[in-house]
Amino acid sequence: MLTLENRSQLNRNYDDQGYFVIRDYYDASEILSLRKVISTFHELWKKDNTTFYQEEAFNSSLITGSKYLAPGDRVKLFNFISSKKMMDIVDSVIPVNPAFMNTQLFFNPVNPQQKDFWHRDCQYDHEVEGQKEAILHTQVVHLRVPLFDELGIELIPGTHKRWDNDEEFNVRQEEKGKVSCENISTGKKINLAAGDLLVFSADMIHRGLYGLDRLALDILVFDSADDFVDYVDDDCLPDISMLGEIDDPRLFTTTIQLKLQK
Ligand SMILES: O=C(O)CCC(=O)C(=O)O
Repeated sequence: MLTLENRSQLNRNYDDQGYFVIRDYYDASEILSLRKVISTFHELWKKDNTTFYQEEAFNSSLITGSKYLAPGDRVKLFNFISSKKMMDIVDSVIPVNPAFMNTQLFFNPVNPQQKDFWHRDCQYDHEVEGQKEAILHTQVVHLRVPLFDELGIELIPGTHKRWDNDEEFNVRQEEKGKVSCENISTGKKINLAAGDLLVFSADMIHRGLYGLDRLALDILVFDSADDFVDYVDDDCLPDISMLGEIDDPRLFTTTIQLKLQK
């Protein structure tokens, strides 16, 4: 159970650094149940996306959708995402009306030559000026639940709020002969074990570290005051009949409300 003091400490850590990690947040049985659902998704997804998986993939998304998981497994996943334990953390970072965006699953690329790469998530939506704007205003939060021990994530603390220095910019944007898989001197590696929870800003400079048996579930949430609802796929939300089976569905109902207002 997190106390009010714990929560404000987490909020301060996130605000200052752009991330925090809670070691051993989930016990072995919680991870085992989650792993069962996620493995069902992952095996079906791999079969259905053979070429993409073999050639270039390092993640999948829309895990809560209806394409690969049966309703019972989807409800289990919705209940994991919106459990009291997870919502304590979500509420610490986004205290007013947090909303569900999506889920992603990160794994090792099949090709061992494929290198992990530095980025800010917002760089895929915005040119440089737009990225500068994005980090000042709106941020999506990732909650990473590693299902096996993994090398984790390398991130640059504080970059959720500040622009890149020259070294960071040239590597991340592949300028001046640099490539995005090069080391950056300000990077901090966060190794993760199954049961840990890593919370980080999608817009800080980061890269996944490939290796070991990595299979990590990322849950993406946003502040409902920000305009992100168009990124949400309807099929990833619980339908009306499922809402009754979710103990605390507010993370999802907030997103559904936002969609209805559009
Ligand atoms: O783990 C990875 O490969 C990258 C992670 C990432 O970029 C993210 O979660 O936004």
